Amino acid sequence: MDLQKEIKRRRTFAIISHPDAGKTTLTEKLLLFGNAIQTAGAVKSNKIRKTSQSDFMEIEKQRGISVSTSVMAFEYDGIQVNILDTPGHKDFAEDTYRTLSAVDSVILVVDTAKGVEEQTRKLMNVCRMRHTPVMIFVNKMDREGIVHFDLLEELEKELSIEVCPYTWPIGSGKKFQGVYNLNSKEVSIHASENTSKSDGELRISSLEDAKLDTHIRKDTLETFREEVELVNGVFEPFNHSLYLDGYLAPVFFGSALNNNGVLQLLETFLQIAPSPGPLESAQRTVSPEEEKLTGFVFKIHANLDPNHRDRIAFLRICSGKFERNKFYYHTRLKKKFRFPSPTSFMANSKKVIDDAYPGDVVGLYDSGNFKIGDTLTEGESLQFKGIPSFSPEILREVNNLDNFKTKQLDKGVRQLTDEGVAQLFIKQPGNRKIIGTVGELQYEVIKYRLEHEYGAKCNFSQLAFNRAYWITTGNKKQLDELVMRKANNIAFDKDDTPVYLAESDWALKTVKEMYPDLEFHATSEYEV
Ligand SMILES: Nc1nc2c(ncn2[C@@H]2O[C@H](COP(=O)(O)OP(=O)(O)OP(=O)(O)O)[C@@H](O)[C@H]2O)c(=O)[nH]1
Ligand SMILES: [Mg+2]
Repeated sequence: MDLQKEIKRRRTFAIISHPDAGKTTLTEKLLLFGNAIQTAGAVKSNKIRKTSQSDFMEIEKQRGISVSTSVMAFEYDGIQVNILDTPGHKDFAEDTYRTLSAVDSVILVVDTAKGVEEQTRKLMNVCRMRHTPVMIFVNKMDREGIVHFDLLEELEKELSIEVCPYTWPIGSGKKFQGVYNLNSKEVSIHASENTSKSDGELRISSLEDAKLDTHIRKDTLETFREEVELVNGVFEPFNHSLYLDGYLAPVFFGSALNNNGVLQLLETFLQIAPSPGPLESAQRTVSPEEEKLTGFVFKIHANLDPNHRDRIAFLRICSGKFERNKFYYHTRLKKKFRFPSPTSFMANSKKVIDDAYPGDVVGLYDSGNFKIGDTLTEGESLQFKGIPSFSPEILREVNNLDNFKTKQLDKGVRQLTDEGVAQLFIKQPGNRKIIGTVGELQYEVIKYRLEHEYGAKCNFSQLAFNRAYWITTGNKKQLDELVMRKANNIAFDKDDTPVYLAESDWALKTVKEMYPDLEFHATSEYEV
């Protein structure tokens, strides 16, 4: 009973978008309304010194972009809200994709002036594949943007999802004055430019109320009324079950920076967004109501706190109740572990918790036992599915620039690649380290973190290879022959699996023809 109650009062979701649409700003405003923080960090005005709560890595503060997912929790109206603020940049998309496997719904942020962008499309594809319920927040309404009706059409067409406006903006650009909730029929007028809370908001319960005339500019009000009439004629009313099945995305308008329209988004989100649901494992579907605990690790992060050099595994609870100090079964290592100080995440502070429920994300101190995708149970052999792996598109060699720090460099490279920041391959002779990524910025993050977290200095040199392929075979002789004859193209991953480094598609094709019994896989997560 208790368990069911706890599940019902939880909402775990990710905020996703193309870079710079305003995810971190929105996250911060949600935390503000949830009383989790007192003042917002104003991401824009001062990206370096005063940064937002959710971008806590030094490098993120400096560049003003998010490079990895931040997890934050707060309570609002008795509901436990777990927000995962993801990075928008494509070089860190792997982190975002993994995060999508750990949430029950998403809020997709779109910049009103930019509309659908490259990453918006890609992320939406992943959501559609997983049938994740999506809400869309059209942000930056304080700026001139695409005509709302055109934008809705663009969203529907480009994202292949049905959309339906849930709120409608009153004016836009400099004249953006608030939003109208098309379902509750309530008007919220934004009165002041305050950045602390919602005190500056006036709620009027009907479109006919004469108060509207005193608070809204005449020309804005006229256009707005006409638009609402049109919207009511064109769009079907919101259908909750189509949303829950991932076929319909309700659309909200607002300005995260000015707190305008954010409260309406939050209130509706709490009402309509799903609580934790069943999740697929390789063996069976796991329902959150099951008494026994299950959960999986979707992210690992070392040195979150510069004062404590800890490595933390982020566990998404899928079923049952998680308890501090209880033994749980690590299904990959087939070993039991217990966790004396599991933590919850609150902006950039952490606190030790005694228990956690489905939907919650728990931080577990890890001394190297976890990998991304690992599952914990109370004894059952389970493996949760859906954590994507990536095939590196750029390969570079690590060069040590400080011989006194070789050990630190080795440790750093190993730990960061364990986190899934990038992939590590070792090439002989000389134990050469090759790092594979999907984007340039990942090298920048690795270099920065090696220097600041491990005291090691390095640079990266270009290699002639542009792709890595994991090799499997039943024909050991052929494999040995390839390893011997093509030694210059062979490296080994962390599990000692041989990998073929290809200069081109053509080179791969030739090798495939020469060694027909060998199988080449573009990712390490091949079916065995
Ligand atoms: N005018 C205006 N600017 C906004 C609004 N919301 C966010 N911004 C600005 O847009 C920029 C990017 O905001 P972020 O919140 O860092 O964007 P993000 O989506 O988290 O970016 P990444 O995590 O790097 O992908 C910042 O300069 C914000 O101040 C808004 O409502 N109006
Ligand atoms: Mg961000």
